[in-house]
Formats: sequence, structure tokens, C-alpha cells
Amino acid sequence: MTLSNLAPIPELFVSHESAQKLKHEAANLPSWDLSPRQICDLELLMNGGFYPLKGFLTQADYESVVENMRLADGTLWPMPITLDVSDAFAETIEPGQDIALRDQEGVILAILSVTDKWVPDKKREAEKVFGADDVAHPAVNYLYHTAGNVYLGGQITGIQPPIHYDFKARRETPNELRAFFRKMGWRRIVAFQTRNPLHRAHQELTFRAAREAQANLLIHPVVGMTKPGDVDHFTRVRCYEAVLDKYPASTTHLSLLNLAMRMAGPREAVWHGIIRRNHGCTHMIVGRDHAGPGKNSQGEDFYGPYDAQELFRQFQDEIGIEMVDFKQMVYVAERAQYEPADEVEEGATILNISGTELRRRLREGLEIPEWFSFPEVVAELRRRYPPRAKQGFTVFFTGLSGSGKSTIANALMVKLMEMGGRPVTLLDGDVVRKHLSSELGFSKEHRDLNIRRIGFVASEITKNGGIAICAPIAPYAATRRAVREMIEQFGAFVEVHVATSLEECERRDRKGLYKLAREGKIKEFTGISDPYEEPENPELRVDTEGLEVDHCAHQVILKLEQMGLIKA
Ligand code: PPS
Repeated sequence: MTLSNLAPIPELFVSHESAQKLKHEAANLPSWDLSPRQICDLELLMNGGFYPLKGFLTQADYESVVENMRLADGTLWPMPITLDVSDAFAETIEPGQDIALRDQEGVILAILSVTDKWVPDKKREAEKVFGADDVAHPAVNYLYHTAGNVYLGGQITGIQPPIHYDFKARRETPNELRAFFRKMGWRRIVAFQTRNPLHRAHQELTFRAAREAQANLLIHPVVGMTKPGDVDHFTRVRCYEAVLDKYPASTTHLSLLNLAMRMAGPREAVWHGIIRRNHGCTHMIVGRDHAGPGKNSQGEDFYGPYDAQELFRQFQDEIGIEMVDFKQMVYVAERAQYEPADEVEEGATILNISGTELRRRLREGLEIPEWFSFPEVVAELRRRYPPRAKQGFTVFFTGLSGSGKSTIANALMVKLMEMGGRPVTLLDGDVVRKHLSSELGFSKEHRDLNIRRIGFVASEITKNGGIAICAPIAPYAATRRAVREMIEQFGAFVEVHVATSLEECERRDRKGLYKLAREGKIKEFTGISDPYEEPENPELRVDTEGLEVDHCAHQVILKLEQMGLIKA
């Protein structure tokens, strides 16, 4: 199955006329509303980015990919591309049926002819594909807490690509890119995969990599889904556009890839290689810790720094794309230029600003020197990340019923309003249950839904520069983490554990609920007949026993000051 890198690649779309007809017929089929990640996967399945896949993996392909990084027929394929669905939906579907796949507005994008339906062994998938059954890995966390329990597999008939309204001119399918390379007469193309803004060191290393490979350069950033907490793609693309001007004219092209990354390190690098080959590239830069997910729950790296390069090198012939070593470029102060780290003599002054340091400087409005990044890039980042004291944030109190959450939250709200500046909204447990979640009870499912609603509202407030104070029980760690992830894209999430003991809450029993719970008159009561998972690493833990409310609220204020969220 060798394809010339510039010949057209097979897509899964039917013709325009058939698509119209199919769309009408598909209206009567059972429908699955795709998740954002599934939409990314479907786009690349349909446009040939995931060639040679013809649909979502069947069970045999899935087992083989998980176990051996190969499809059942032996073709190299490292990543399970599966359609996960809910138990309820799966119950209504049998192999042999067709289903309509819709985007989040209900537009039918494709038809899946279901041939397989199975319940995957998620633990095995986590261990084999991501290297550890540890929810500190974003894809493992997704597997357990977002993905459905049942997988459906089968061939796809493509009706239309997902609709994008942003950066249309910068989005290209594999065939569009191949056609562009043909038109430009580019024969050797080095791809640079990225999910971060580019600074001078990146520009230097990509330019050198292309020159060494005697090739043109494709900057191919991921704009689908990256690691939670990354800079949003709107900001990044404006930054990439600024950097594009720094390359010699007509040597470099910028194109956006709607991929949903899994952060799977070595396997992901091989997958990225296949995807870039499909987009007509002949080379790809693989860096230190390529697609690394960060630290595991023991505080260690999930993968070794060069694991991705090693695996890629092992398979590069089969992938059909050559790896270009990532040369770490460092700024040498004496010569005021970037040089490969391994070529700099001992004793030279090397300057560097780490990602963490950059974020600190942005947060605190400090200088970011020109040797580090381009002024246009810094300006974009500053627009997106105003100093912390001007950003929105969320204070999320959690604790048992009667622990004092609402009282401290109210005091905090008043103190913040006294300071002025940003608008403050209190989302108290009882108030939310009255206005936002009145139909919900206290089962795990309902509590999670309640907390997610609070998280959603708080994330909107945070995004728009306000202060949200939440005070629900929020007994489940995984749900609190999901809320944290929702909010941290927009501003700080300050988790405050109001750690009043159960004995003390019960002794106070301000609402008389503990008594009723003990008598069995209230079921599923937190701490009595329902769990409360204590936060392991909250930003702050307050113990209300023997402390004035005022003092507790003041502790929160001090924490906010220390985090730079408010100015003294
Ligand atoms: S949760 O778990 O976060 O969704 O709970 P929350 O929305 O904060 O609601 C907690 C308030 O509801 C009252 N209440 C109960 N709490 C716990 N368990 C049961 N079964 C229950 N039934 C009613 C209680 O007054 C809680 O208020 P607070 O302010 O926490 O005391």
C-alpha cells in the first residue's frame, strides 16, 4: 500500500449528489450525537488523515491495535480510534444496523454501518496504549470519566466534513495539502507537530531541521484537542501567523490539523507520523518527550524523554516518513544568537525561559525579553493572559453539609465586593439547588450533574473576567477535577476544603438534617449514608473548629493575594 507522497489519498466521502440523497435517508436512522473528540476523529477518518482506516475500529482491529499496534491484517496502526457510546444508546443498536452520526448541532456528517459492538477492557487499554492505568494521564482520565462504556465499530460513509467557522483558509485536508505541495513543486517536506505557541527557539530549530533535510517546512499545529490547560488554538494560530513571517518567503507553510491528541508519547509519535505521511510529508520532527502527558500520580514522567524517538525510528520505514531529530536550540548571550545545545562550548552563557517561568511572567505582567520570543507573539499572549489580578477566577468550597461552606462563602463575597473591581457571583449549594437544579436528588448521578452545572456557570463567569464563589458539598474527587479542568482554561480554580469533621458538623446540626439522616428519614446523606471523598491537594484547607467565620474568610483572602489574584 505504498502511495506516492503527492498522489491523491482515498477519502471516505460519497459524491455530492449521493450525499444529498443519503442525508435524507439518514434522517430516519438512529442517531448518535458525536462528542468533540469523536468529531475530530471522524473528520480525519473521512478526509484520509487516518488512512488506511475505513471507519471506527472493529473489535478484532481494536484488540490487535491495543496489543500489537497493528490492525488485524498486520498494518501498522498505534491508536485505537473507537466510537464509544453510552450503555443506553448501545442497548438500542445491533450489529447490521446503520446509524447517523451527527455533530453537536444535529447536522448529519456520516453514516456508520455497525458491524461490531463490545464492552472494552478499559484497564487493559489504559495499560497497553497509554502505559499506565493512572488517571493522571489525560487520555486515561478521558477513558474512564468521559468515554462511554460500549464501543461500536464499522465502516463510515462520509456525507460532509464537520463545519469550521474559524481560520477556514488555514485548514487543509490531506489531499488539499498534497495538491498544494504539487503546485509549489515541493518534493521533500518536513512536518512540525505542535500544540504550543512558537518562540524564537522553535523558529530556529524548525528552520534548521528543514535546511538540514533540504526540505520545505510544514508547520502543522493541532487545533482539535490538546492537553487540558494548553493555550487555546485561537490565540495560538494568531501567534503562528506572526511567526510565519519570520521564515524566508515561500519556504514554509502553515496548516491547521483538527486532531484530537491523546498525549500517548511513543505511540502518539508513530500515529503523528502516519497522519503527516497521509498529508504528503516526507519528514517529521520528533522532539524530546514528544506528546508527553506530564507526570503520573507518583510524580514521575509517564515515558522516558527519548522513548518516542526510539519507537518512531524503529517504524519509520513502515510509516513511510523519515524522522528528523529535534535539536535543542539555546540562546548564547555572548553571541546573541541561538545555537544547537550540543555545539555550544563550555562556559558560554546560556539563557532560557522555561514554560513555567513564561507563564509566571505573563501572570504577573513582567518583562518577556525579545531574545526569547517575537514581540507580536508576546503581545498576543498578553492579550489572552492579562495579569492574574485582572483575570476571572473561581473559589470552589467543598465540605460536608453544615461544615460552614456557605457562611464562609458569604463572608468572602462581601469582602471581595468591598474591594471592588470584578463582579462577584455566589453559587451556594442550596441556592443552586433551588434555581438551577431543582429537579435533582442526591444520587451520585444527580450530584455529579449538579456539580457540573455549577462548574459550567462558574467557567462562564471566570471566562468573562468575574469571580465565581461556589459552595456545594461536591463529594466526588473526579467530578471536582472535571470542574477544575473546565475552569482552568479561563482562570484560576481555587479549591478550598472546609475540613470541619463529621462529628462537629453533626454536633452543630444547624438544619437538623443529621438527626433525620441518623433516623433514616433522609437517605443518601453525605457522611452518614453516602461518601465524601476528601480533596487530596486543595489550594487551601480551612478548619472551622474554634475559628471565627471572619478569620476563615480572611485565610481565603490571603491565599488569593498569595496567588496574585487580588492585590493587597
Ligand atoms: S452536592 O452533593 O454537592 O450535589 O450537594 P449540594 O448541592 O451542595 O446540596 C447539599 C445541601 O442539600 C441538603 N441536603 C443534603 N445534603 C447531603 N446529602 C443529602 N442526602 C441531602 N439532602 C438534602 C443539605 O442542606 C446541603 O446543604 P449544606 O449547605 O451543604 O448544608
